[in-house]
Amino acid sequence: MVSGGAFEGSHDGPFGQGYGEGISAGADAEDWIVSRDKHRYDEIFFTLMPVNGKITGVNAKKEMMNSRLPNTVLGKIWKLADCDHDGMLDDEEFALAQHLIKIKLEGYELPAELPHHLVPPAHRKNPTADKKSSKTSGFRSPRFTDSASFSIKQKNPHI
Ligand SMILES: [Ca+2]
Repeated sequence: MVSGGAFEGSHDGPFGQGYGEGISAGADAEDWIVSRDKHRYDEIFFTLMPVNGKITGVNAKKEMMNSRLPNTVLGKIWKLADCDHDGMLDDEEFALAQHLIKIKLEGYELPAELPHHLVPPAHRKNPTADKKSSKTSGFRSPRFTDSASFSIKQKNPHI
């Protein structure tokens, strides 16, 4: 008989939720963690008859229900995965949905909002894009100031 064991004494045991697992997996990775398994999700995606690169909510729902998760959970996953809220899933959104299903099936909790590291690359907002376009509005005619400083030099008594 084994009494106690290696797990005794540790408050959460070896199965406690640690950093880098569940929803926070991939938070410190440069690449989109979902892309690591995306080729497998893509295979399912293309069996769901995508139109213009997207599958309908109906087809996505059928596949998602195979997970046997309750509808309330799948509804939550849908909201997180449909990043652009168009009622359809593109291949990245679908892969994300499958990733979230996997996380839930592994026993981890889902977040209320999608953490930035899980947002599909195509749906990430690029904050530098707006800054670049506003640069031109600060452009003022440099000729006026140039000629003004030029005329001052002309009046310089040293010349
Ligand atoms: Ca969508």
